[in-house]
Amino acid sequence: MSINRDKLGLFLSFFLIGSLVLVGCGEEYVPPAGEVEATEFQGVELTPMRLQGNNALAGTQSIDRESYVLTVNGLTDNAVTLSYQDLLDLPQQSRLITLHCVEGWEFVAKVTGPTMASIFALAGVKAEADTVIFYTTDVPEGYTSLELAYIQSQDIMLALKINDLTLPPSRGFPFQVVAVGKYGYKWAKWVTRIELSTDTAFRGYWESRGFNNNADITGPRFD
Ligand SMILES: Nc1nc2c(c(=O)[nH]1)N[C@H]1C(S)=C(S)[C@@H](COP(=O)(O)O)O[C@H]1N2
Ligand SMILES: [Mo]
Repeated sequence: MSINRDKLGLFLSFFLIGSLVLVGCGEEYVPPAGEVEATEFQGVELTPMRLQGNNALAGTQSIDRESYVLTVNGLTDNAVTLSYQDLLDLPQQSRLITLHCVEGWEFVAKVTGPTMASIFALAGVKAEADTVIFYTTDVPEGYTSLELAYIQSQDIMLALKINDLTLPPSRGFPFQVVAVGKYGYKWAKWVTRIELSTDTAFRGYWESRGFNNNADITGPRFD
């Protein structure tokens, strides 16, 4: 059966309306009063936030600033719970990073927030722990994991801000894990629990769907 003109017209209208809806979704983010976006850091031009990519397997998660609690537990001396204000009150670092999505896009940004070491110091990590599992609102059974040795050697931090702006909900508010050197799927957003574990066989959402568990940007994308 050949495609007649009406069907082609219908298809084209759907395509056009679809594209308009997609473009319309790029809603402008209004940061908290007084925040000004950084355009340069350490002599490097930053990708403007509105041009940075974004990826969400179940859509944007909306986390309430006032009721948010981050739990750090598992193989720790004491389970720790931190509010958003507690995260802001920890010593903050800023770094220049590049996020490489496994789909091929990337952006350069300035990220600011506490180190995971400063949070682990509050919890006291037991000697046998070797794996860190991140639980998120979109994947409460465990979105991804990282080796504890990697987190320690790279002094991995959490980004509360990107380009000096408080993270928008779409970008992972209250924070995104800054998994430098790893593909974007390891940069967990909307994290509510960080578990210290010995489950080296744990595979997160993307990792159990064929994406490499090591996720080094210099290594293979798939298993
Ligand atoms: N919880 C959660 N974290 C996530 C994702 C997700 O779908 N859910 N997508 C990942 C992917 S594939 C990428 S590339 C980065 C994108 O981060 P960005 O929003 O800062 O660009 O977030 C990662 N973190
Ligand atoms: Mo990604």
